Amino acid sequence: MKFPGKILLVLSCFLILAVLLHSCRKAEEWDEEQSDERLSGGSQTVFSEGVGAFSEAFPTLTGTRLEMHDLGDAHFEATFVSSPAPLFQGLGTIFNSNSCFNCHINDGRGKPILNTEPLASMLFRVSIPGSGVHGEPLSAPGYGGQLQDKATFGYSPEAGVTVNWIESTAFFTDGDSIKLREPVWNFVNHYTSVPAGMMYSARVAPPLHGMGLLEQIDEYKIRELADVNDLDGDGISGKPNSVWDEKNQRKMLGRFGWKSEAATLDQQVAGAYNEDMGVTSYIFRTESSFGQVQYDNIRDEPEVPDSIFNSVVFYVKTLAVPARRKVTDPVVKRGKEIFSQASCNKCHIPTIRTKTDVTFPEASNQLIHPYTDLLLHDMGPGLADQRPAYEASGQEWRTPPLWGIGLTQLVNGHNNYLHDGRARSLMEAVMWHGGEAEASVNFVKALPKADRDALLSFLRSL
Ligand code: HEC
Ligand code: HEC
Ligand SMILES: [Ca+2]
Ligand SMILES: [Ca+2]
Ligand SMILES: [Ca+2]
Repeated sequence: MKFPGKILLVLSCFLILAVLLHSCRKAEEWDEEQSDERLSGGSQTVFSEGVGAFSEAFPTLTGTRLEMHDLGDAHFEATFVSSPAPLFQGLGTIFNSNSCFNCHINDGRGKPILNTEPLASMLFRVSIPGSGVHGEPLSAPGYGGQLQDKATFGYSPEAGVTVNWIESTAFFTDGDSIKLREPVWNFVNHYTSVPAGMMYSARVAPPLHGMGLLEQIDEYKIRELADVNDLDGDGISGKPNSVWDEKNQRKMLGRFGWKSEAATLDQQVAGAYNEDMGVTSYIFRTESSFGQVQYDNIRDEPEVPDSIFNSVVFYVKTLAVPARRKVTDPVVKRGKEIFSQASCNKCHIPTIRTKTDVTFPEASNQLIHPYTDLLLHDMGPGLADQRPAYEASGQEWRTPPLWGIGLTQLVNGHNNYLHDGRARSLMEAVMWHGGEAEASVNFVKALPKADRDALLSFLRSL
């Protein structure tokens, strides 16, 4: 009975194939809709809840790629010194800090000063009114694009900073209240005259986990989320920033920094070396102090070797994302419902898939839960810095990713949020929302206490 046997074989092959195809499709659907919510960084999620939760490498990195990450890690933590020196040279002459790690402690977030102590993990961008050929903020004569509050021996810092905090109270509909604080920055000891109309923008260091995944979100997906003229009438617009990228020599979609002022991690890291530490690289070969009295005239550019620079960029690109916790807790689930009812999810987009990229397989085609659209939103006058940057107005900020935010206290030992770190709790951060998020904040204000707490439980589970 040869013949029917063959038919049977062929038939069963078809059957198996059909079942396989069907389950494949099923898998895809399941993937998109009910994928394991804990996997905030897709395959690059780590189950780490300690002080090192933002410092882990992509779990799938191996061999030479893991070695490259570790090399970058060592240089990220290294303390730079002024030239000439055998290692980690080129600090200053003016700078904000002598190491990436000092601001991004444990790869996490910085906080503002409380009074008159030196700035530790934050900085100020500066500019004068107007914009340059690529739409960039205009460099302030004598100060450039950033205020350096420290200098190496024999040189003058550009200025110092102190702060006063104004306290206020916000009320919920049920009569409960919450104390808020707002910084008033004072700039002191300017080394030279201040140009007319110089604007300052305070920024604390944001956490760095998952950066490589955010860079791999296809540009069209971000542009699809934009609704610049609010055509759907929900009060929320969302605008892409368009910024100059020095390495690519063209305008690109902004993604990084509190106003999406950098398109690529190359640009962001090169800018950090140059402005934050006074260290030149192949992307920014000129000292930030060029043309000022602090310029050292030492021809040692670039101060950071290309291979080291690239390893630090690779390190930042391959920092994993910590998994969510307590996803099945009923209170957390209730909080998640409120997060959508309050339209928080219209800016803090929960789920996006990264693009397919054969050159970066670890971050390719990953279903991630970053809780950001990487777009600019008008957050109202309360949060305004009044310093425009490219397409971003003085009231607009990039939606920060919320993944990992519930681990801030553990990683950094504080609960300071928002671009200048003014919020001392997640609820304070929410209460400062205004502008496009006005309806969201009003929704939260009207919630009963149990639901407000549920929303916070959800945020802490991220
Ligand atoms: C003086 C403190 C300071 C130092 C030093 C510093 N950073 Fe930052 N970093 C910041 C601040 C503040 C921002 C936000 C900048 C902005 O809004 O434009 C930032 C942003 C970033 C971002 C983008 C984060 C995001 O969410 O978009 C990356 C990546 C980054 N830094 C990496 C580095 C690396 C690598 C180094 C060392 C070469 C470094 N930083 C040194 C303060 C610092
Ligand atoms: C219109 C867009 C938008 C909506 C709606 C929105 N947010 Fe935000 N959110 C932002 C932006 C932009 C920031 C950064 C503002 C700043 O730093 O000045 C932010 C900051 C935050 C932060 C602090 C993040 C950090 O890294 O410091 C939290 C927490 C947060 N939002 C939670 C919420 C919650 C909860 C809701 C709903 C009640 C909500 N947001 C609604 C855009 C939005
Ligand atoms: Ca230097
Ligand atoms: Ca400067
Ligand atoms: Ca809209």
